[in-house]
Amino acid sequence: MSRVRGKTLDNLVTVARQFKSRGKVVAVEEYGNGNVNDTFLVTLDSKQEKHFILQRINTRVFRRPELVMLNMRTFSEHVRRRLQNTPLKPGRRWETVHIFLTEGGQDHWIDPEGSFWRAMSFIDGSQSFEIIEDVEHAREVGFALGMFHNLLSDLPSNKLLDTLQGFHITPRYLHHYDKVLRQKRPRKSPEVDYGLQFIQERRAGANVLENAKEQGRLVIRPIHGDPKVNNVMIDNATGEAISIVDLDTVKPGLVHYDIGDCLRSGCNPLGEETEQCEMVRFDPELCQAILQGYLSVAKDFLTDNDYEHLYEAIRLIAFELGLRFFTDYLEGNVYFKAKYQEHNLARALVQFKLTESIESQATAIQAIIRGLR
Ligand code: GN1
Ligand code: MG
Repeated sequence: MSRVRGKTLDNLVTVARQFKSRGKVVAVEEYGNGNVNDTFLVTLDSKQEKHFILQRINTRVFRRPELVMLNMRTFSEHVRRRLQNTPLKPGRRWETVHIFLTEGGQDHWIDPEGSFWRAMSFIDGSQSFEIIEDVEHAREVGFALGMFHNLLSDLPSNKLLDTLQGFHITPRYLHHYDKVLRQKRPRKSPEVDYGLQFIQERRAGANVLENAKEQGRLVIRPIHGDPKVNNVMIDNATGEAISIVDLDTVKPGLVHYDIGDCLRSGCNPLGEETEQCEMVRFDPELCQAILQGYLSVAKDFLTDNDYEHLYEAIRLIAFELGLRFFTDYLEGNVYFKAKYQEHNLARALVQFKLTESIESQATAIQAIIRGLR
């Protein structure tokens, strides 16, 4: 029998059966490409509910998973109320996942080995993509993030708990990188040398968003934290975005982290797992489409200061993710799941090449942002 990180499929069926659903669990399979948690698609024998999602939370990353569940609840209740009071544009549909409870009424189940499991609905009739398919898809990905920010724009950010301290605080990642470098001597290679130098040359700019936050030019709001392309669900029938999933990192932050993350993910047509890092480039046409989609629902709450930091956010979050992957490689792959020893190094190089491409097109990207204001 095949095994998934210490679990046989039989075990997984047993885990899935801890959660109350409308049918009998008939199959469990691995699902998606998450870098942190383990995700499974559960198939039921019920016509009304064919599937649900089962996840094992990585508690090395999310030290207090019960807080993640509390945030999900706060988020869902807020959005449900908002959608009741402010209907969407005619023809648009928006779905939010709901949490499944165990027989005992809990929103998670801890197995005998101490793993933290939770389950939630699967949005039938929709799918997500690893990379952007075309300009329309790009617009929908941007729309999804704008919709998300819009729905949360009246939720005071202090209602959400900080489930992952330091997340997207670039100077903190730099600090951690320095610490790791002091402890572990990296194995020399042209790729490692490139990474070391790349980071060195960009240290000075790492504070740009945090400084703006401290000076009150950017304000804390509820954010998604991980709005990459494959977290946006697209309706199979209409091609429209109908949800943005993966709510683990919903917490207080800067919308710039989200916008930067969405663009570094969406405007890299080769995808973040490509092996051809020399070919990686940032596509300004997709950038324009994503921002257009975003602003079609988010324009009202962006200030002049917000616009003025957008370009820096795009550059910074690509750099930051490269730095996070690179550090994890140096540290021995302790955070991101890796399929082979150098996996996180390869991922880092992709983000560094993307950052270079963003930097070399700074004027064009800034012009796109100006044109959309
Ligand atoms: C991680 O696990 P996943 O794929 O949802 C990471 C994000 C990164 C992303 C890069 C909690 O997300 O910040 O942008 O990998 N999530 C966390 O693919 O660190
Ligand atoms: Mg995620």
